[in-house]
Amino acid sequence: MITTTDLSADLKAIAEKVKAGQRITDEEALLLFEKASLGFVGSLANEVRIRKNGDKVYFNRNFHIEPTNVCVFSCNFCSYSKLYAKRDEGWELNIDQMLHMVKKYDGQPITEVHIVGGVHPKMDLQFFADLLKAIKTHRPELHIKAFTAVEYDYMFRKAKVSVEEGLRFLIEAGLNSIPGGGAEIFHPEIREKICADKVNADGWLLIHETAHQLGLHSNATMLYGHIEKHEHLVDHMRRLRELQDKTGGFNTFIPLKFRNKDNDMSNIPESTLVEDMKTYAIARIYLDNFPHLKAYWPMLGRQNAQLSLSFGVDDIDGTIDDTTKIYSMAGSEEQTPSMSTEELVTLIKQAKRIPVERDTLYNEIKNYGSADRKEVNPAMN
Ligand code: V47
Ligand code: SF4
Repeated sequence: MITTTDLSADLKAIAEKVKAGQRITDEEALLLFEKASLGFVGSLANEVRIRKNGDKVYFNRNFHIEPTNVCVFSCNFCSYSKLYAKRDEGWELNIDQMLHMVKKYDGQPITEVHIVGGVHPKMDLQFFADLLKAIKTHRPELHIKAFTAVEYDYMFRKAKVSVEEGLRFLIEAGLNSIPGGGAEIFHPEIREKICADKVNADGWLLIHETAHQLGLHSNATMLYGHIEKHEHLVDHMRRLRELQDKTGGFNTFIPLKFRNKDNDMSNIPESTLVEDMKTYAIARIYLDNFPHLKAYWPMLGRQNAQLSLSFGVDDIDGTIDDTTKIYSMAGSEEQTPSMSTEELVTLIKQAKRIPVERDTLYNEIKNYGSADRKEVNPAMN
């Protein structure tokens, strides 16, 4: 039996480790989830954040393209596939329509397009290569962060190419980095219950490892706050920490709060704000080899994203401009997820942090704590 004295000694030992910049173990991470107060993990996460990123909070100027919500898979948490089942609410964009979306941003200082969607049986490797080429031909400097490991797994298997061949083909067409989606919860006990039919943990990790070896950076997500237990969260982060030790290719870890509207898991209550903030803080403490921790504000809500800055977060994604539907469909309070740069800057300054506009790879474009702005492409401003 663990006594109060043992517990406080154990927590004190964890605190000393974190302060000394040492790595915590899985058991220690679990203890933080189970026994530590929000204030305790918050203050440790703050130390790690300051050591890694000082008072800077990053954001970028991006927009999303969601080529389709038609999906061959049926993840129970997904409000997209639910709509597909109804058929009348599906969309499929062709290359001209997507290029038209890119052209809407002509002359605007956007640095990234994030492309992610459902897994459509007819949108294949060649279609996506053509899309990337069309975007690059129109706007060569625009960074293309595209497709989750779930989409890659399907399109490469269908095209009968290896992960390496497929990625090389898309890099040649214009792919610059890989977003973190599709990771959900790696542990098979949970994965089999929430998204049994799509790529498993090893497949997801292999795609990211191969991408890193080919020189691409990527992100990693974790869908928390549904049927998983704390040990599944620790297991998920352990697999990512191990891969990051090997490749160093991850930029950012993004915990995604499960939202319960209009999907097959709608009976599951959403996590509390305390659980949300604890998850961010423990992720910041445990993932000592990830440079950044992102709160994706369209999902968390802008006020809670602001609060997360006190729990280890140093990145609140981008301006988005109302181009993503994943979260509004799943019940996020952000039904029109668009924030101007001014609003993002104000939100960060209100938290007494320094807003920094970045590109996808965290090169600084403008530090709002100083007067100078390094122009990526002055012609566009
Ligand atoms: O993998 C789907 C999640 C992800 C729900 O890399 C849900 O910069 C909560 O990965 N409740 C896709 N989450 C989005 C994604 C992402 C977003 C922003 C930035 C980046 C990045 C990546 O959305 C899916 C899934 O985990 N999701 N349904 C839901 N009901
Ligand atoms: Fe398809 Fe992605 Fe939704 Fe799963 S989460 S059903 S893979 S769109």
